[in-house]
Amino acid sequence: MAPHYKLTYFDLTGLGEPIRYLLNYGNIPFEDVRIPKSSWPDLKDTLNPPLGQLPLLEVDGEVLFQSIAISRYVGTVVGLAGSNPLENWQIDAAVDTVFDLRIKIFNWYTEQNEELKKELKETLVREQLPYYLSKFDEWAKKYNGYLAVGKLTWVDLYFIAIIDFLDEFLPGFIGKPSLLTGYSNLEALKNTVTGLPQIKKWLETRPKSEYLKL
Ligand SMILES: N[C@@H](CCC(=O)N[C@@H](CS)C(=O)NCC(=O)O)C(=O)O
Repeated sequence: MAPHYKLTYFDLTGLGEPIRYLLNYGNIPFEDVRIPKSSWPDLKDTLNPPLGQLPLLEVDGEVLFQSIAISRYVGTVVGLAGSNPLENWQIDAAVDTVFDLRIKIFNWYTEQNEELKKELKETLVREQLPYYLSKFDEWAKKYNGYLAVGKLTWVDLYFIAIIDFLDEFLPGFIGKPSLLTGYSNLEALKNTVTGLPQIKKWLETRPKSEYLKL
């Protein structure tokens, strides 16, 4: 019998969305539990997540945590892992690079000092975002339209889901419609991923987030 999957996250795309993309890609039914912001302090005590954070994916009651490790697990289940250790390294290296970029944005977002925050944003927009996005764009060109190994893997869905979140969370952050605007290989990758029938259907039918900011 197929395992029972239950994803618990907040009512937003965020770190839960790559997992939702991957489950949908594999046509895997799952409970999409969305915790309202107001219930979180109480639930944090009762749910008692291993690291005190979400997302969690329960697989037949076993609690999986850490969104990248969960995405790798689901990516493997749905047939989007590499074919050998070297391919898996390449996928992981690209995912780790998405993480590096996300942390730079997070550092800016959480900075309390206004002066410093302004400087962090300037560095992000002028240097860090172009640096990372150009690398991803080069990889998409080199790897036949994908971020690694020349075929669709879980990093492609992971990346587009995170960009989907960032574009929704920080509209017009770089003065363009999307962080990907102008990166032709990444725009093509987005079309590839969002054009997959399962992802297209998910994007058309997924719930609208109740809130975006934690
Ligand atoms: N490294 C963790 C980070 C998880 C994380 O930062 N979760 C945030 C939401 S995106 C959270 O649970 N915040 C509420 C809290 O820390 O109480 C992962 O990737 O799963």
